[in-house]
Amino acid sequence: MLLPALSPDAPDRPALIEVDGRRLSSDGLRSAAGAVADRVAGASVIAVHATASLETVVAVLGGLAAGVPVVPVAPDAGPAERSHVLSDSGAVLFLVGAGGEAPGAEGGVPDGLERVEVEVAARGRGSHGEPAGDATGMILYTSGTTGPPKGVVISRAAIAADLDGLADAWDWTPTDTLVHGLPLFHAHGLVFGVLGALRVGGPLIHTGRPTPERYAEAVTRGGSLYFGVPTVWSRVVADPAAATELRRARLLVSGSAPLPRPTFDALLATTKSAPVERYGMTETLITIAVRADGERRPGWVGVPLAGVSTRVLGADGEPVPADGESVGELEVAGPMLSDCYLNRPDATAESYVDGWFRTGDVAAVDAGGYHRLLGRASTDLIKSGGYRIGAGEVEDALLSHPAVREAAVVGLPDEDLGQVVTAFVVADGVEAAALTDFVASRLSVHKRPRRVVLVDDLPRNAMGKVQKARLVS
Ligand code: MCA
Ligand code: AMP
Repeated sequence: MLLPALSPDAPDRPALIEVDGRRLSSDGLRSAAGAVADRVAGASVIAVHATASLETVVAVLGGLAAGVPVVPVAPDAGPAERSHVLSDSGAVLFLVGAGGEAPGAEGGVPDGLERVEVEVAARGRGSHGEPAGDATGMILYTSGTTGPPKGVVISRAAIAADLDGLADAWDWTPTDTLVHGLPLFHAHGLVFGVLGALRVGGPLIHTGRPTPERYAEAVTRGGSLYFGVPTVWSRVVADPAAATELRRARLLVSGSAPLPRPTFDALLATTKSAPVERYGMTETLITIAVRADGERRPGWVGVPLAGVSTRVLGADGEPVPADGESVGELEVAGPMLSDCYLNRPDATAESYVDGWFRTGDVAAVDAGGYHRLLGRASTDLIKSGGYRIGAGEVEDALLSHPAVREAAVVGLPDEDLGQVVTAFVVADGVEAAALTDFVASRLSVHKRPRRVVLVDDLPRNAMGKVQKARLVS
């Protein structure tokens, strides 16, 4: 069973899950998700308006209980992005929280798509049998270097294998209270951060937003295992009172983007415990992690989870020496890999090769099997605040503005966000701030270029190709 904590035989936990101050017991969660399952059973695919709320958790669990693939949709997605995700995924129902604000036709939701309101007080049986492991559990949308986001098809067995690997690596047991405040439309917050707690059978406190104050407050209620992206941890160390409170936590975990060494050092100094890093992708879930009892070295993301194989290939396609210095492209294999990109056989064939997934990340590995990440092979995939953002998608959005003639988007180093989405734009008579807002209104808000530099022309090579390396230097 994917989520034993929701089995009718599991002992009731009075506060199994809390999201933004609202709680449900395991009985309450089971019957609310059961009501959703009864409603959606038989549907081919369902989409969920994935706000940080109990309703989102109930909707996702209901879909899983009914054996229906679930597509979480970023609540701040602009109309173009939402419409792409809803149509590409083939979702036949759009689940939204009862009483909350949800987008309509003007927000990119097709008129014909049936809307289902999710109530946390609803009661249902939800006994629809456990689907086969190779059945699709979720389709998660993520950015590539160009074009709109791609749907990553993830089986229930892949989710189960990954969560078991994490529980093993971090000694994660039902006595742990997991705390985080990450978005519920990506693997980090939703798969590891919600399904992880439910598979282990321990409580979850989702803080609504991942602020230092809220992370610290949760310690007073038993918070022991904490998840965050590096931006969250750098904000924690900038708040000494919160950081001091976190000394009582058992394990602080950082992932989704490189953790800067100063943040690692400051966390160790203030919380008295070094964070453990782990590495993953939407397409592979987490494959490499520092174990709870493993060595914590800044910049190193640890060893493969149980069942995972890795290889680091040089330009000649051969493995580089395992000396911790030689770099190459990281490939991973294991039971947590996704199946494919939905509707994209071309992209699938490029990345999923003979059981290996070509990550596009540059890495080194040492003789002890510890992995170090050195960045992306392509500058066109940006990580900002832990969000993965395709330069091409932002460029396309900018180019759809009537005043924009040319656009080149890059990630520039940023202390708070790791990288900040920066657009170099050739345009006639438009303010930089207006272009930021324009992108924010079309794509997810976090994909907006926070910096827009208006230029007379873009640096190009003799072939006319934009030289992005000159924009980032
Ligand atoms: C700001 N806002 C705007 C605009 N500017 N709205 C419209 N137009 C604008 N021009 C609003 C936003 O809507 C939002 O409103 C608020 O301002 C702040 O948003 P933002 O700037 O995004 O906040 P931030 O402070 O920069 O956020 C930092 C953060 C966030 C909290 C760390 O980046 C975050 O949650 N990151 C987590 C990403 C993540 O989970 N990645 C995992 C990918 P409002 O207040 O209403 O929201 S999965 C993965 O990577 C793999 C599997 C792995 O390894 O984990
Ligand atoms: P996403 O699909 O949003 O999950 O993004 C996956 C990408 O995030 C990976 O390909 C890496 O580039 C990056 N990433 C995830 N975890 C780490 C980490 N611990 N250190 C460095 N980069 C990471």
